[in-house]
Amino acid sequence: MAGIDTESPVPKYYQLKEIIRDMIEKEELRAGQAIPSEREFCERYGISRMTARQAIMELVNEGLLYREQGRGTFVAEKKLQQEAARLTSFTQDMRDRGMRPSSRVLELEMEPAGPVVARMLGVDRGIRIVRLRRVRDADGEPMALETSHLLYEVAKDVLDVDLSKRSLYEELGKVGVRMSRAEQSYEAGLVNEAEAEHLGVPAGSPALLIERITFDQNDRPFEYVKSTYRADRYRVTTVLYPQ
Ligand code: 16G
Repeated sequence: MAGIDTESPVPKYYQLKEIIRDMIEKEELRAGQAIPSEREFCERYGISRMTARQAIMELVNEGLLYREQGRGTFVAEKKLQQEAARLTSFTQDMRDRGMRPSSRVLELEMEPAGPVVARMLGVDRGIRIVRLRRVRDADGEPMALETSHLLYEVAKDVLDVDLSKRSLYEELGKVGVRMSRAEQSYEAGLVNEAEAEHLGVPAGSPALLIERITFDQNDRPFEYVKSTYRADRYRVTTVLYPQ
């Protein structure tokens, strides 16, 4: 068992953080499991209560652990990683991880493009748009709320499909729409009141706000999506190459 090196210049609380992190990594501590108490850590590693408290507090702030009033501190679910450079659908992402994707369709409306959607899709205001709002679940747990604005012209052939069970991208593929690229941005934000209920987290929880414009094989933008991902369950990774 790794111990705490009192001779090391690395602060003790930091060493304890690494030890706990390692236990989670090796699944000696699993998601949902209670971690040892502060007192146990103190006894096991010969450290002060303050040191143990600081380590645990930081891991709570980083989202690796969570506290439940009166019950203790537990290991959080591992975040799902999304590789930023891959143009995939939610369905494909979840399947690749061996998880079961499902959706709840909250809204499916036909409407004229407003100023923002028109600008994002490079079309005139008033052009017919399909607005699709879905909660995206992985193994039955809500991960994200997505609102897609699709050119009616492109989406019209898939409107009869049950998009709570089917993949939008797969269905578009069947009618000859191929994605060629997407432009995507990420912003930090908070889950608002209306979203909280659908995502099953309290309002004010951290969120990853993602916007995407997706282009078809003719380089035409056909989809503008705004989504709110649960930041406690999601993280984005990317591989960088030197220029
Ligand atoms: C992803 C896309 C979203 C797309 C959806 C299609 C992000 C941030 N968003 O969630 O733009 O509409 O997949 O999903 O990746 P589906 O094919 O599973 O219905």
